[in-house]
Order: sequence, then C-alpha cells, then structure tokens
Amino acid sequence: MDQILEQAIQALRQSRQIAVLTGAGVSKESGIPTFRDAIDGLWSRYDPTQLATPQAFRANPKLVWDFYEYRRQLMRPAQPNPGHVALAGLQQRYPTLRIITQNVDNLHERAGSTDVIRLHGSIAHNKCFFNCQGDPTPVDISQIEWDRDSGPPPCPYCGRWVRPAVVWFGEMLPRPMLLRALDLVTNCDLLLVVGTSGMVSPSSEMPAEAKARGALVIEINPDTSMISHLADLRLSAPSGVALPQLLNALTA
Ligand code: BV8
Repeated sequence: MDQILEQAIQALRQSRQIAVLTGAGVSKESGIPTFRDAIDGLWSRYDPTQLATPQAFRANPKLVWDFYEYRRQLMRPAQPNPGHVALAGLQQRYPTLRIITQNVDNLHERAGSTDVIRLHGSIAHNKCFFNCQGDPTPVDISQIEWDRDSGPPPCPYCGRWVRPAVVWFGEMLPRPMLLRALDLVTNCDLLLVVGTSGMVSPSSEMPAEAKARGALVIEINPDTSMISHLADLRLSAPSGVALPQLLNALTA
C-alpha cells in the first residue's frame, strides 16, 4: 500500500487536470448506507433499484415517497467525513479539480467543494412529477400543508404528485451535467475514482472514457469494483483514510 500510495502522490504532483468521480462509498463513513449495503428494518425487503424508478412511483407513490423520506431521515444527521474534507482540500490545491458525483447527498458541498457536478440530482430537493411548469419544476415542500401519512404532497401548480428531484433508473441524466462530466473525464490527465461499484451507467463508463484519452486512473475503494480492471493504481482503503493521506503528503 505504501509504495502504491507513493506512486499516487507522485502522479497527483505531476497532474495538470484532475477529475474525481465519487459514489456512495465516499459517504459510507458519514453513516449513509451504500446501495450495496443491506438497508435494515422495514426497507430491508426492498431492492433500492426497484424503488428508484418512475414505474414504481406511478404504481405506489406513497411507498416510493416514504422510501425517500426514510433515506432523507438517515441523511439528516450525516456530516462530511475526512474523505469529503480532503477532496475539498485537494480542490484548494488544484483549483481546476472538479468532482463528478453519483451521490444525491450534499456532503461534498458541505465539506467546501465547489462546482460539484451532480449526475443523479439531490435527495434534499423535490419537483413536480410532471414538470408542469417546465423541466424541472422545483417544488419547496416546506411551504406545503398536507397529510404526510398520505404519501407525496400535491404540486402547488397542478395539484398532481411531487417527487424527489433525483434521477431514477430508466431516466435520462440531466444533459448539461452529463456533457460537463464527459468533458471533464475526456480532458483530464488523472481521474480519481472513489467509492463506486461501477455498476450504474452512464457514470460507470466514464473511467474507460478517461483511460481511452490517456488519463491515469486511480481507484480508492476497500473492495474491488467493476472498474478495478481499468485502474492504473488501486488504493485498497476507505476513502476517509486514503484521501487525507494523499492530501497530507501533497501539502507536507
Ligand atoms: C440512463 C439516484 C438512459 C436515485 C441513482 C435495463 C433497463 C433500464 C435501464 C438500464 C438497464 N440496464 C442498464 C440500464 C441503465 C441504468 C443502470 O445502469 N442500471 C443498473 C442497475 C444496471 N442506468 C440508468 O437508468 C441511468 N439512466 O441510463 O438513461 C437509459 C434510459 C432508459 C433505458 C436505458 C438507458 C440512470 C441511473 C441513475 C439512477 N439513480 N441514484 C437514488 O439515489 O435513489 S443511481 C444510485 O445507485 C446511486 O446514485 C449510484 O449511482 C448507484 C449506486 O452505485 P454506487 O454509488 O457505486 O454505490 P454502490 O453501493 O453500488 O457501491 C458503493 C461502493 O463503495 C462499493 O464499491 C464499496 O466497495 C465502496 N465502499 C464502501 N465503503 C467505502 C467504499 N469506498 C470508499 N470508502 C469507503 N469507506
């Protein structure tokens, strides 16, 4: 590990354009379960990927809404962990560094990272399911009075369902975010891939895009993933440990 860590530090030192792709693993040490983790209790019998779809929402809006309310409740006390903070520190040192995240929590921003490219939206926000005022139609549910046991609130504009402002399986990613992410991964000389299983596309295709353009790919993940075969270097450690080690070595 030390020799690989040293190689990673050298690579970062020589890099002129760093891109970072993060997944649920970077928030694990903040207490937010990843998609690979079994969610305990009531929700353990559900597969998140089966609930995170427009079809599931149409079929049972209350079930899907309550699933997101449960996850929002889990996320509320979460704080940025040393991994999020170290990434913000790396961006201070490398001002053109950009983070592309699959996560729907806001921990990168709360750690101080700026201009985060959010591929899959934000669980803290909501919108009209039908985008009745245009795509998207943001809805602030704190201004709505409704029976919270009845499922999603009514859209204040059209009276129909409100839904979480996240990208569900089977939905297109917001085009501006996707284009920005592709521009970053195809123009970086180093891609840091942190805490993702690499199972969800199109984000899972980005490491290969970067590598095809000659970027060095460094993976930080305690386990192997679907992109490990692409990684030039693998730091097999939690991101909350490896990222601060990288930053401390670079700023020593
Ligand atoms: C799209 C928001 C075009 C919601 C998410 C068949 C039919 C229909 C579609 C498809 C299909 N086959 C493939 C597809 C495409 C589909 C897809 O990829 N499906 C998967 C399930 C196969 N993708 C889409 O639908 C995307 N849209 O392609 O549009 C299209 C349209 C129609 C039809 C075809 C194509 C939209 C995908 C976005 C889905 N929304 N999130 C919500 O959060 O509720 S994805 C969600 O799951 C997360 O955002 C994240 O992206 C993903 C989970 O992945 P990870 O982040 O990697 O997390 P995971 O738990 O998997 O892994 C955690 C990792 O961390 C592990 O490796 C672990 O080892 C590591 N780890 C653990 N601890 C630590 C750690 N690492 C570091 N430190 C630690 N301490």
